[in-house]
Parts: sequence; structure tokens; C-alpha cells
Amino acid sequence: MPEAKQSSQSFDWENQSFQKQGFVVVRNLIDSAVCEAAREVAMKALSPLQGPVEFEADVGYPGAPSGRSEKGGKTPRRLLNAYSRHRVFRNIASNAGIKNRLQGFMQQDILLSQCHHNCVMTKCPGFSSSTDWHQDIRYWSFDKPELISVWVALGPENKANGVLKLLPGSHLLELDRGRLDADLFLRTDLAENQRLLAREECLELSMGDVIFFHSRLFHAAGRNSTDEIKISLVMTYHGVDNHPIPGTRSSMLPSIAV
Ligand SMILES: O=C(O)CCC(=O)C(=O)O
Repeated sequence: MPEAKQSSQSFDWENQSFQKQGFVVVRNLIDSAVCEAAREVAMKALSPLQGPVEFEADVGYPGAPSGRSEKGGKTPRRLLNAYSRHRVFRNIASNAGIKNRLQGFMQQDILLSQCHHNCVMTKCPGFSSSTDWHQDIRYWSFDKPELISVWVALGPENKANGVLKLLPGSHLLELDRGRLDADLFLRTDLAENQRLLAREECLELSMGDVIFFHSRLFHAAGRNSTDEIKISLVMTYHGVDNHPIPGTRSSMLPSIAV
């Protein structure tokens, strides 16, 4: 089969899978040399620590130190503003393999949000937290809840170091408010939610693998129980026709045509 035909068929398959499951994993999409370079930039930004940074202690998730002055309280959770930090991150953000897929999934031209994700997740040994089941859209404000996050593994990701877990198809669910807790995490004490959680998929990743996931897809992640940091670049995109609501956190910085 000619290569062009084969790749358009695999794009169709990815598109169908994304619409149905709310996510797609593309293996080995980013060159390992590019990933190594991005990882090195991230490691340099961690020591000495270059802001802006979100600390584990700031979010208070399970396992996080209780304050910045506590033991481990200066453990970074993410390096913020990845897009403006370094060209290696900008190059990945505008990678053709990422952009073409996003345009296919959204059926329109896309913009990168500087307000959401746009970060390097740095899941550190020792004091990292776990993140309970949530939809990213819960604190975001756009005309439509149609955004896609792109998670680029800059090293191995597995159960031991806190890989992402996803609930396939959950981007299509309309759940009653009572199924979520005060902070809009999925309540795990409810039988109907436990049935949903039985669908959990945990996707082990290698350097250069990319997950595309819908902003309404429920996802969670564990702690890093290894001695090695886990580093991932995470970017969020929306269609050019889907605008942030003026005056909200989602509109604080302009989105970028990549
Ligand atoms: O790596 C994690 O703890 C999960 C991060 C996450 O789901 C998020 O920031 O939305």
C-alpha cells in the first residue's frame, strides 16, 4: 500500500478512536533526540529552580507536603509557561505530527492556550502527589468544552512513577453534580462511580510517545515511587472558533497560532 494512503488511513483510525474513546496514544511521535534535548532543558530549570513553578505543596493533593516550609515543601510539581521558556518546547508544541492530528480531531485550525497546562510536569521522587479523577475542563472557561491536551513523555512513564490513567469514553458522559466532590473530583465512594472506574486504562509510555486527550475525559495519576524524576511536556489546544470567556483565567494570556 502506498505510504500516503496508509498514513491517511491510520489518521482516520486515530480520529475515530479519539471521538469514541476521548483519547489516542501515538507511539514514538517525537524524535528521541528532541525529547532528550527537552529533558535536559527541564532538568537545568530544576537546579537551580527557575520559575514560574507550581509546587506540590500548593495543590495539597494526596501525598503532597502540607506547606512550602514543611519537609519536601519546595518540591516542584510543574515548570509553568513552557512555551515561552525555551524553543525546544515551542518546537514540540508546533510539531507537524501533533498539529495535523489536532486539526483533524477538531475539524478546524487550532491555537495553543498559554493559560492551561503549558507546562513541564516534574513528578519527583519522594514528595510527589497523586491526582484524583477529574476532567480538566472543570476549571476552564471557553465557549465550548472542546479542548485537547497533548501529553508528551520525555522519559518512561509507568505505574511505578505515576503514569496517567484514563477512563475511555468518559468525555461523552453527563454526570449529575452529586457524583463529584466539592473540588469536582469523581467521588470514589459511590457504587455508580466504582462501576465507571472499572473501565480504567493505564497507558505505559516510552520517551517520544504522545497522548492526545479531550478536556472532558476523566483522568488521574499516581505518585512517583521510584528514585527517578518523571518529566512530561503538557500543552492544551483549542479551535480558532472556540474562544475563552473574557475576564476568566482562561483569557489571561492570548492563545498562540502554532
Ligand atoms: O501527573 C499528574 O499527577 C496528573 C496531572 C493532571 O492530570 C493534570 O494536571 O490535569
